[in-house]
Amino acid sequence: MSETEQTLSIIKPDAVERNLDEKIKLIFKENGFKIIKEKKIQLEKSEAEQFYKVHETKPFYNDLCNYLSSGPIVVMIIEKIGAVAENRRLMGATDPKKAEEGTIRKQYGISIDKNSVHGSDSIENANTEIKFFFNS
Ligand code: IDP
Ligand code: MG
Repeated sequence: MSETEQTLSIIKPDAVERNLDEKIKLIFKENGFKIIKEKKIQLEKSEAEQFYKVHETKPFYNDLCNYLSSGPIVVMIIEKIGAVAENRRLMGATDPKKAEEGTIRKQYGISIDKNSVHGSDSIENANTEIKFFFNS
């Protein structure tokens, strides 16, 4: 049975730059998520490298870290029953061209790298990522 979970969502630089953060937050609320904590920050490249460490062997790692640290982002702890999977569903596929109708990436994503949102992919990673940004 699904339980109330928390997961980490990031509104990425391409979306913040286009002033989409309030619209995206509204989509989460309309889909039953509570926004528990949020902050707008800009990462140092070294912090982006740490955050995306799982991808360090990928060819796109350096570009990815440059990109995530290129401008302000909005980081949120969001909560719902089954939040991790629900958020992944609502975000849509990594490549906006392959994302389902009605998903955030379909609606707002520009490309596979500028895909507007990040969401944790497991409960374990959600906990790690929440601690990374909201270590209180
Ligand atoms: P996810 O964000 O859907 O979980 P991941 O595979 O975890 O996707 O990749 C992390 C981020 O790295 C993606 O959101 C995307 O911005 C970027 N990325 C993934 N695959 C590629 C690629 O093939 N080329 C360029 N960027 C990529
Ligand atoms: Mg991922």
